Amino acid sequence: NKKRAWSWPAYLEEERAIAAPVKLFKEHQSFPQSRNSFKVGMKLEGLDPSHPSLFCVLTVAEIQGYRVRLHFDGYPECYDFWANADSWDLKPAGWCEKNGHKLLLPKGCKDGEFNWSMYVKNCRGQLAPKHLFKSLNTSVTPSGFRAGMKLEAVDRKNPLLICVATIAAVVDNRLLIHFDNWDDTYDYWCDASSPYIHPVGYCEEAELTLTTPAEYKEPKSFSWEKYLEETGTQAAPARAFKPRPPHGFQIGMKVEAVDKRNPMLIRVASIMDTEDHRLKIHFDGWSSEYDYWVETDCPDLHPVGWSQKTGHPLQYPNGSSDLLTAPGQGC
Ligand code: MLY
Repeated sequence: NKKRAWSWPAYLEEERAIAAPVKLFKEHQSFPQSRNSFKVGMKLEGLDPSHPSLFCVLTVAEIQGYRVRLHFDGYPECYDFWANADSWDLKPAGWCEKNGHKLLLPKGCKDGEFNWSMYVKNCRGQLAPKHLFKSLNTSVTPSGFRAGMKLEAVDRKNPLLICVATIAAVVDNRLLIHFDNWDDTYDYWCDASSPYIHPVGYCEEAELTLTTPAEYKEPKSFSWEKYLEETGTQAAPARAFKPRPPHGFQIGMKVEAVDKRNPMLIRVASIMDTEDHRLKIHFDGWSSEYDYWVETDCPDLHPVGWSQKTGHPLQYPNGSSDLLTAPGQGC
């Protein structure tokens, strides 16, 4: 009675389950068109996932298939994070300066004294070549959004709040959302199809409470008309918002998903529940206490076969092999 190697087709048959159709995934979740050409030691600029408006100096610390582990120069390894090689959040050296964004310098470097070419020379590093950054080569259609325009946006850290917000920057087809009179720790990048942004007047029409700017003098009598006039700003045009069609994921469909508790691992997973813009992920063979919700467009969600195609190890369901790592183990 020889044990057969684990495979998706056999597993799906055994479980009488179907793989989530590839067409339900966004391009950045689906099978990549190119190889991951990053190499360990290459330096670049990128967004800090736990402070998503802040670009930082990063070094590639590890490669695994189409994914890279990134290290913040001068900071402890515990802040390292994993990203896909085509992530929009990764930019070549010099990108921030060229686009007028602040760059968090390596710990110990003084503002005004940092210079990329001196820096890589001194640490005998190398810059990640520009052509590795896929996000730079994508064409961009004009969106109607401009920096400075106002809108109503969900505070992703306090998701029950819809707040008065400003587009702080527009880069490619991405918008940086900032909350009026708050510091930038609540800022985030999104695109025109984000379910978390709405045109001015949305709350009033939907009879929801709009959270007014911090320290706003008479929050009860807030009026957009008055506020736009006071601040000399414009509302983002309603036609620029592009609502997403329903996602199409269904309960029971199988996917491959990064385990956020040990993000170097990709596991066999099932969709346990769905909401308009979120999916509840279950890791097959593991207790449901490890289940959690992810955004439907989360870059850590992939179609069945993604790991194999991109040369990434896949963690099989618990009980199907002797080589297992429990969710949560190793972090
Ligand atoms: N309890 C939090 C709420 C902050 C909300 C900020 N948003 C609106 C940008 C606090 O007071 O820090």
